[in-house]
Amino acid sequence: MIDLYSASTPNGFKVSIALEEMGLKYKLIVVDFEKKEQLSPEFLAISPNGRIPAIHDKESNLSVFESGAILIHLAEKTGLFLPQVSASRAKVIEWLMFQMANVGPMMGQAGVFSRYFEPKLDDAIARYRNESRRIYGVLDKRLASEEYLAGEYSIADMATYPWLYFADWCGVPCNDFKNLIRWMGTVSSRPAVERGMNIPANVSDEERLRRAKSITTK
Ligand SMILES: N[C@@H](CCC(=O)N[C@@H](CS)C(=O)NCC(=O)O)C(=O)O
Repeated sequence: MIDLYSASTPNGFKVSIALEEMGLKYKLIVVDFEKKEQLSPEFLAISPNGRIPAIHDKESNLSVFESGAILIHLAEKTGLFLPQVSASRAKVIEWLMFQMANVGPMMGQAGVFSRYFEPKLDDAIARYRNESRRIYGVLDKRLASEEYLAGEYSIADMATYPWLYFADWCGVPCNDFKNLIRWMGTVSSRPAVERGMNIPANVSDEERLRRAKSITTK
């Protein structure tokens, strides 16, 4: 059994998708940002960065934070979605790291600076929007020759899809990247992805904006 500490956000959905894809038993513990539960001593003991997602794997008595590390742990635990063979494994890790270091941070900042920060900083918004679009181009080019980011469907796709799902929310639509759109259609049609994107319930834009007022923006 795994305890999943999560919230209705792209980084949280990565792990609920993986748990659903891998058929692992888990218990959802929603971390309420409005109550600042992400900063409670109990949660910080599991996730020292004070951010979701985090898991406690009771079987191995192991806590893991950072979504990329969690996905690798779950893939290694089940032997799924992360090949053993070193060349294919390197490709999965490569695109997973690309998501962790680029897709999430740039799109996240594009969203934060355009939606939450006052006054609006035009240069910051432009910088993160431009970087996000440049990154969409990198993904789109890769997906012109591969069905999935690392060839086969993997934890790299699970990490990247929830962010692209929120492209409009982040203020950087991706409609004109045709390979990316094709890939999003394929990934979103997987039943486990559909379930994972609703754990915890995927909330409306208005609700997301209201809740976001209590996240760490300063
Ligand atoms: N690099 C981290 C990022 C985690 C992260 O930023 N989580 C956000 C939700 S998407 C969060 O917990 N925000 C709460 C806050 O900022 O106080 C990961 O991939 O796990």
